[in-house]
Amino acid sequence: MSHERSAAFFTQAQKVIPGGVNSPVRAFRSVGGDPLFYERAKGSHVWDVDGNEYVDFVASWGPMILGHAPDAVLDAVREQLGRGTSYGAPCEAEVRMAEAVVECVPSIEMVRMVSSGTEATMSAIRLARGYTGRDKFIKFEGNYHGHSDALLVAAGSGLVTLGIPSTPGVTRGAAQDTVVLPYNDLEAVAQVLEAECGQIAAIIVEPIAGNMGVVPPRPGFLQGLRDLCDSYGIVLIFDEVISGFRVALGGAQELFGVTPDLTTLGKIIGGGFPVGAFGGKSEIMEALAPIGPVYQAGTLSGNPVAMVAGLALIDALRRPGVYEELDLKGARLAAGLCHAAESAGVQTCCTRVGSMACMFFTTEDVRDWSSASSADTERYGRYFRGMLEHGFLLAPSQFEATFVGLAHTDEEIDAAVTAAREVLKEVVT
Ligand code: KE4
Repeated sequence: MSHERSAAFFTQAQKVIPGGVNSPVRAFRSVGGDPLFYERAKGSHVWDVDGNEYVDFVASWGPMILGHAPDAVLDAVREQLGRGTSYGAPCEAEVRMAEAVVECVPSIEMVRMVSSGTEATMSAIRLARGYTGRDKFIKFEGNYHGHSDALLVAAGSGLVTLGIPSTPGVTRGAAQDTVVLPYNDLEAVAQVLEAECGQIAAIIVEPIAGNMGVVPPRPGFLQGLRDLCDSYGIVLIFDEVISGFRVALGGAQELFGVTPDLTTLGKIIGGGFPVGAFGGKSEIMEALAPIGPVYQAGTLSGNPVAMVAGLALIDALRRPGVYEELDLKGARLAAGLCHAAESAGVQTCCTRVGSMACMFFTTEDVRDWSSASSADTERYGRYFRGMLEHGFLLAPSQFEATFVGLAHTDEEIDAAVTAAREVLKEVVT
């Protein structure tokens, strides 16, 4: 495969864009090689600027659950474009989107649209703090909630010690109210709540972790968080930016039957356009400006083009049998890749929830960041590059999810498994 034009664009890009990319994970730094520059995408396929065609399992990091550029979304966007691209004023599509989210996600009584998952989680944390009058909150190691300062925090030394900045530019002041605990460790949460008694505003969690690879919640973990939040009057926030509309119409909260107080959404509900959202109990949401004292705003929030795109996608997901089909496709790919590794003598830990999956190159049973980070990222890089050469695009990081969508055919999934069988044999050497 030639990547000459991608390489030329990358050289150009690095002169005017830091690292040549507008988001670090796209730079392929953890898998080696230079990033591909895409020319176009349709259905389950993407084409790079050198004309190479790939079956895509990155799905723009989740939104492309129907496949790229679905006709229903394109038609809706074309129709809207003729009526304007941004109003900075309320419009019908915003109301319809809010009503659709409220209908699909039972815990959400009211919702506010924003333009990214980062904005959604940042706003949800501020809202929880404003609503409770408390400053501190708990997050989990290996969970990523976007790049707002209070969320770019690493675990402090001791269990109860407060967070430390995980990147330059985040001040100790911004990090000091964040407590970072091991994912799936309910006992650690209980200990902190007992010690901090009454100073914790919120617990924010990815109900299915998708940013350290895919790590499902252990049985009882989510319900345990719910019970603890009820005991201490803490706002439970499910960050469903990935899992929302991915694993069920109502997200992980529907799948696992646990009801958060606030939910953050993104990716899929934008239909490929910049959208995030946060919503939940009216009692909490009504603390938001302009009716409440907690300020939050956004020029392009509820953008009409993004709204109609998201609505078209959500409409397509509301058909009977969609999530059963996604689950079957996810199972076919995950089981196939796992067996391919086994037959090549490569030890892996395979995880999956619905149509999001991960194959960790480790012998450990992955349940948190500590076990996930034991994965051999160099081996994953060889696997990634081998699959790329065979025409299959996986996430350019061991610590991301592989996404299957409705556009992936069984033949394409089986072909990816066949390629993996060959590639993994080489990875072993
Ligand atoms: P954005 O600000 O990137 O729209 O969303 C932040 C975010 C919030 N919550 C969860 C659970 C997320 O997964 C994300 C963003 N996801 C990453 C990929 N896992 C975005 C990819 C990137 O950073 O380029």
